[in-house]
Parts: sequence; structure tokens; C-alpha cells
Amino acid sequence: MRGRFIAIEGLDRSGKSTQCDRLVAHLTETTGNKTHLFKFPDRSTPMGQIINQYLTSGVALSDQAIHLLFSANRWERIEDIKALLEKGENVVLDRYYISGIVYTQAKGLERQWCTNPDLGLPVPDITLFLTVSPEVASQRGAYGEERYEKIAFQKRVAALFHEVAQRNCITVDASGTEEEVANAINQCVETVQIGEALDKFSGL
Ligand code: FDM
Ligand code: MG
Repeated sequence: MRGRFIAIEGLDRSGKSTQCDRLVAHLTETTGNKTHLFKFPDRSTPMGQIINQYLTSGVALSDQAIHLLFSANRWERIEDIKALLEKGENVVLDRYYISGIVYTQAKGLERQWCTNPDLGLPVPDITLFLTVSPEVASQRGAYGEERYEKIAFQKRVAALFHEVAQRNCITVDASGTEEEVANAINQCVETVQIGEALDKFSGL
């Protein structure tokens, strides 16, 4: 049987990375199979390095160009992800195409335009959306260091995330303790049915 394919989405400083690490450990233990974490953007690739410069040092790129780079950065890792799933290993994603779409749409670009480059990517078995208010997130360590970590922008992203999550995600309250959030995530993940074939993303 193929591995489990789980994505975690949320605002900046919603605790995604911590929870992804915990979920990897949990899946390794409970399924007995290797579990891999992929983080998007993957800043280690050549495209990821341009993305990193854009996020951290204000390199100028048009909204369209950076959007396509974020999407290309997913496509450049997808064959590796599929191969692991087919071997029966699990894959956890720290952000995926929903982040890609809502962060760019929050800048004022059209939903359909934002969606197009990601059409055809494999759909996760479950996408968890960690909710935390932009105000609470902004109190967390090192907030404001990166380009999008501004409350007004995060509020626009949050509104889009909430709308999209209704049909595409399981929402998890991420304002509790690390332990409480991890338990809620583990419960959601246990109920997931794993189909043999991966669906192809056809829109939100
Ligand atoms: N981000 C992330 C996007 O704007 N588009 C994308 O496709 C992805 C994957 O990049 F503000 C934004 C979200 C965030 C920033 O992500 C860096 P991390 O997860 O904070 O490293
Ligand atoms: Mg961030």
C-alpha cells in the first residue's frame, strides 16, 4: 500500500513547523514506515534560493514571477515525493499549493490565475489548516523578519485561508499548547482513508 500523504497549512508563526516535526515522529511510530518531511518553499534548490532572497532581502520580482517560482519549486520536488509514497513511505508537507494560491491572491491577483500553475499536482490524503489569529501569531518569536510577516497582509491571507479551508481542509485550532495541538492533529490523521491512486489537483 502506498504511504500517507499529509499537508499542513497555516499563517506564518502558526506553529506549522513544530507540528510537522511532531507528526513525522508520530507517523513513524504508529505506521512503522519511514516518514519524510518536505517543506515548501524548499530553499535548498536553485529556485528555492531565489525565493529565499525574495523573502529575506527584498529582491525585486513581480508578483507573477515569484508566484511561478513558488509553484515550480513544488513541481521540482514532486517526482521524489511520488516515488516515496509508492514505496509505502509517508510524506508530510509543511505548506503546499493552498499557501501558494492564497498568499498570491492576497496581493490582488485572480484566484484562477493563481491556481493554474499547480493544476495536476497530487492531492494530499488530508490537509490540516492550523488556525491562529494574525495578532497572536505576531507575538511569537522573530515575527516580522520575513517579507509577508505583516499583520495587515496576514489578515488578508487568513480570510482566504478560512474560505478555502471550508472545502479543502480539516481545521485545527492552533492556539492551545503544543501538546494539545499535536493530539488534535494525530486524531485527524488516524481517520484518514488512503486510496490507492493519488488524485490530481483540479482547483479549490
Ligand atoms: N509562500 C509559501 C508563498 O507565498 N507561496 C508559496 O507557494 C509558499 C509555499 O512564503 F510567508 C509564503 C508563505 C510564507 C513564506 O514560508 C515562507 P515559510 O513556511 O514561512 O518558510
Ligand atoms: Mg514563515
